Amino acid sequence: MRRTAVIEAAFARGGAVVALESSVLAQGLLPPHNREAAARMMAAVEAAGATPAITAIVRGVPSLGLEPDDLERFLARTGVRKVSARDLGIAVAQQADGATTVAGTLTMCALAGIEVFATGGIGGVHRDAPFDESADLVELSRTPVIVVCAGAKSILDLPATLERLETLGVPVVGYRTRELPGFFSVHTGLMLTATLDTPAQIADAWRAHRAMGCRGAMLVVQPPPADVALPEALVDEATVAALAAASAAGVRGGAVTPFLLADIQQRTAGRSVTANLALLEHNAALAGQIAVALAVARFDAAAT
Ligand code: PSU
Ligand code: MN
Repeated sequence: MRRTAVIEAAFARGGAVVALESSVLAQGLLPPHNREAAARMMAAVEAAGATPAITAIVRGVPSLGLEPDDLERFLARTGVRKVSARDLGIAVAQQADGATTVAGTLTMCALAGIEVFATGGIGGVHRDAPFDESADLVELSRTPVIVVCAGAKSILDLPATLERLETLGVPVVGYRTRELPGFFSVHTGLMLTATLDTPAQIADAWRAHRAMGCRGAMLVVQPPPADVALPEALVDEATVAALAAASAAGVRGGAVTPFLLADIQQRTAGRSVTANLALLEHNAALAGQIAVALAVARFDAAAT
């Protein structure tokens, strides 16, 4: 896997590295917000003392970190395909530009040996039959990475998504919350079975998860910052309208999620974007802290 010089150096010194997905930049947020998202997430990881690594397929090359001209191409979004785990090999073989979803990024993390990954919201079970279920869930079940997010996207069936995570053996840990956050909103009323309050506690739980032979991910969820979070009712209303618009337009497959996110942005007069940017930054900061806690524990173990 190709790594930028900064990421190469971080690996060489055994430092903390946090993976960031690229689909949120190339298919999720629209310009100019995607540029702001990339900058704020990277700065937040760095402020925590860790090194950010945007994962992508760059002209067919699996890459950790984007060089400036590559980042520009991804932010411009032209000719960049959405790459889930199953699409990685084809994107490589076709020498394509591919932006990795949560599922694609998890696979890249496993290949690269990265244990911590920050994103906005994972994919999950979509509302209404026939049920479209994101490949994110099955990849979470079989890839050992801590994924920090604000829950699953509000456009999904959240109770069903939580049930599937349980079936798939993916622990969902609330960071200083007992409730699954609603991505744009703080509350969903869906209670979690585990709450932890510090990055060190999460690092401990992760090592125990691995020591018990669990081969899947651990999802760490935290609500969006309260000052920018949207009221649940506003999110619900915009989501229902966006879903109706998607079905009227006959949107299918991988195009569904980007369509809904763009539609909700319009319907909330951009308030959803403000929340989205803030929660991405917030999640990147926590992921950085967790990665540092894991790196410190590795050094301590090596020293004794
Ligand atoms: N959350 C966002 N914006 C996004 C996504 C999630 O706020 O763009 C992306 C992630 O990359 C996630 C993907 O993995 O949407 C899920 O797509 P699908 O439902 O097609 O699996
Ligand atoms: Mn899907």
